[in-house]
Amino acid sequence: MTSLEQAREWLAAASSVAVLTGAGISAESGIPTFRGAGGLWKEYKPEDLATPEAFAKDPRLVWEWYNWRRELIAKGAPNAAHRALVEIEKRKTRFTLITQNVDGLHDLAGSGKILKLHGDIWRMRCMECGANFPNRRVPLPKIPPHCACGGLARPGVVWFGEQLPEGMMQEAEHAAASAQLFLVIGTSATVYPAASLIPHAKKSGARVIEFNPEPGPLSNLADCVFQGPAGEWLPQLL
Ligand code: BV8
Ligand code: ZN
Repeated sequence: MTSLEQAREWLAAASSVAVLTGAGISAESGIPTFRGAGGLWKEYKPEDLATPEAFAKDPRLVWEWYNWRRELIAKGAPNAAHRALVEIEKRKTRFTLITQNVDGLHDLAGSGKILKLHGDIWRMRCMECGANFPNRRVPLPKIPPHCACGGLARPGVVWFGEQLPEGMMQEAEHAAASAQLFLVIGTSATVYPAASLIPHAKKSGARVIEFNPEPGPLSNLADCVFQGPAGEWLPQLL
């Protein structure tokens, strides 16, 4: 039996499926990953820009980066990997999609239940009044953007050193622990606490399948690894 046949069997037999996606699932949509070649922006590292300190120091610079990413994402579209997850969700009564991505491509593809661990690039939060509101203006007419109250707005995402949204990890851990099958797609498994969901699922008895061209620090936990682009491999699971 080939790995593909084995993976198809595990998928068919699983009554509950959970999925963890990272920037790699959006690579075939033309959106650069954080740590891959082509990096995310000029000479800056994400860890230098995606922090409250960087924003406090230079909100304009941080917004230039997010504005550039919003423009790229607006030009991109969900790819075959995003769509394959929508199809799997239709077939499974218990399905939870957990994503580290903020690009909104899973929503656009039609996924239902999405746990956005790191927030949403299409939302903003006011530093003054705390308002949390959608904003899809591309490009942003004014950088940095402001709230209707006049306060400075920040991207509606979770930065390094910031807590994930209340209750988010508990829900994600519950989904990972109760999954018979846990798919790990396009993540370098280097950012925590998101990456801890992989050993959590494994410890709870899930079969783990990874889709990634590169091996990563937690690939040893996978029962099966498809080393290649998610857009090519995931649809073959159906
Ligand atoms: C927290 C949103 C606790 C913003 C992101 C020191 C000080 C402070 C904190 C820490 C510290 N040391 C460690 C930490 C914890 C820190 C962390 O993990 N740091 C890392 C760098 C070591 N984590 C945090 O800070 C988290 N919060 O811990 O709070 C706390 C406790 C008390 C009090 C206060 C706080 C918050 C982390 C969230 C950070 N925000 N994003 C934005 O997007 O702008 S993280 C960022 O990295 C993105 O979300 C991204 O998704 C994520 C992970 O990266 P990946 O998705 O995996 O993407 P990457 O580029 O790395 O990899 C792409 C993969 O795809 C590769 O493997 C590649 O091979 C593969 N690929 C490429 N092409 C394809 C493909 N796969 C399939 N198909 C293809 N075609
Ligand atoms: Zn405000």
